[in-house]
Amino acid sequence: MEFILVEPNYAKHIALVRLNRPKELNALNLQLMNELRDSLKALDEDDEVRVIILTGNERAFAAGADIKQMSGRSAIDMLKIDQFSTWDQIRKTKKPIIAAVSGFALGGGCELAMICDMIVASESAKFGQPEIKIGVMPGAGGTQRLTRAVGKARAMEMVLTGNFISAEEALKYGLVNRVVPEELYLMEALKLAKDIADKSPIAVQMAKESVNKAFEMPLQEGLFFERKNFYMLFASEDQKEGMAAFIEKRTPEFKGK
Ligand code: DAK
Repeated sequence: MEFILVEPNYAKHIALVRLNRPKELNALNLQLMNELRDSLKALDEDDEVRVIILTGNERAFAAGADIKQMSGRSAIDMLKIDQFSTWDQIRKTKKPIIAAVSGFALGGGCELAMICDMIVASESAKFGQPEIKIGVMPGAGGTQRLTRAVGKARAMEMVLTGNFISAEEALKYGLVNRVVPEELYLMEALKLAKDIADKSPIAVQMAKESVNKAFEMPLQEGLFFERKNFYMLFASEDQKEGMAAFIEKRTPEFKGK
């Protein structure tokens, strides 16, 4: 792979995926997105991996889709390329993904971070949907996920002006989980990943799936979905182990079975 670096054993049960097109501020061209889709699929299928951290570098998580690659396309080109199927597959990753964001997370870069399950930001992070400045609008969830995360007033301002928000503002608005100094953002993401990786991977997966349904279903259906997943976990060895460990006052050893 040319634009993605993968460390499947970054830490115990934790993989690191790095967007690696630094000169172009990790602009998301088609090849990079395809490589990202393929690496996430492979990690999703790897039983050793329980949590994935997705990051860029200090200067940029990603400055958006590759404008140079996109600029000459017609609507029919866009339709034929069907980049949405790649984005959809990324979104369907079952394991939790933590975005570790430093520098620019703009346009598709902001949308990619929002597809992840949590965001750990460095103090230098800047989030924005600047598509309006180049004559278009967000196309990979920016008008929907951003609005749900930060509310209508703030999303509308960001989408219509294209102005960026700082990491501190993103924290205040509920877009990110935490903000730390730049030299610590990856460590902080790792800390969060470890806190999840020692839980039952089956329970984690079902819980992730259930929380995501809160954005897709009316409350009653969401509650029903949650209940099914809750029942299902009683079929796992991890449920027996987790509850036995509590009763025996010891640390559980989850096996993902
Ligand atoms: N595309 C291509 N190249 C980019 C780029 C981008 N998005 N962002 C930066 N670069 C390149 C610059 O062209 C420059 O390359 P050279 O000129 O040196 O060859 C290099 O990266 C360094 O950038 P700058 O020289 O501009 O660096 P500055 O520090 O001065 O400025 C900046 C940093 C991030 C403020 C600026 O580069 C900038 O405004 N970049 C564009 C940000 C932007 O407008 N992003 C939104 C793009 S539209 C879809 C899914 C998603 C999308 C569309 C469809 N489907 C599923 C169909 C998403 C669309 C978008 O994201």
